[in-house]
Amino acid sequence: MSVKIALAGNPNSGKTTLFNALTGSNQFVGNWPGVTVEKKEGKLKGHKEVVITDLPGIYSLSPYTLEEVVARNYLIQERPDAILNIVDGTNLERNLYLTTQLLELGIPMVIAVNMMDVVNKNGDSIQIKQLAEKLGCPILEISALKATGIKEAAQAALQAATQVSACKVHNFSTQVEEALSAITNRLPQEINENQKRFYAIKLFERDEKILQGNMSAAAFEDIIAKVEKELDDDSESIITNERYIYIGEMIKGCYKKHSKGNLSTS
Ligand code: BGO
Repeated sequence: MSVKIALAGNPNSGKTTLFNALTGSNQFVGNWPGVTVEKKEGKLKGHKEVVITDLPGIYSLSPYTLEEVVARNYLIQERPDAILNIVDGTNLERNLYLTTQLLELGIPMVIAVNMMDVVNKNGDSIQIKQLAEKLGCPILEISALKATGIKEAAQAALQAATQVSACKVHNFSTQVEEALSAITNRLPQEINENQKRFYAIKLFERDEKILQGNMSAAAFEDIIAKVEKELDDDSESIITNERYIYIGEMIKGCYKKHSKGNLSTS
């Protein structure tokens, strides 16, 4: 039986370096179906049964770039057994924007915080245990370039792949959560239980590329319009803003920046 692990992360997070270190020369390169975006897969060194799929580098799971659509279609349709999310530790706040969206897919996930050699060299520190607790997901520190911590990260992803339950997800404001529940109640039964939250959030954002079968965007319009009126903003901005506030709060106290000789919290 083969195990599928998807490697996901922002551009420049070190994804290619990690993919090469994990798979060595055991790689197959092609294109994603119907598009000219490169698709790379490889067997995890020492594990013939484990296939790692290198997803395109993306900042979000929104539908605005080909890379985002390719990555999310793979995650929704192929449903890998686990996601290994590589995060640039020198750019934690920005990278966690994608992380929070990946967690909503209901797929077991492990986070590898990369560039730890640079973080340490700068005298900065990340409270990994605390961050893992807040995100509800295992986190490991790695340096893809120096090949430190990468075996442990792959092992953690393999372990996550054998679990049925996904990581926890964060809650939006009460008004948004109520809307998400109402949208979820109107979703067709065919949608996998674990994926319902992701679909509900995307439909709330009026992301029409997520519509499946005979689903119609109009079916959710009353729910969305009510929240937009209450919060005086458009639904996509509501989600984006609440996500950034959540991330900002979360990393407060988890990231210590050593700047110009002074220890300060950012
Ligand atoms: C160049 N530590 C450090 N210090 N650097 C890392 C690490 C790490 O843990 N991991 C990756 N890098 P990609 P995406 C480069 O190419 O894997 C570096 O887009 C350079 N190139 O070596 O390509 C990695 O696949 C000239 O850096 O990322 C690469 O996600 C000068 O981060 C860059 C300096 O890694 C991006 C760096 C000609």
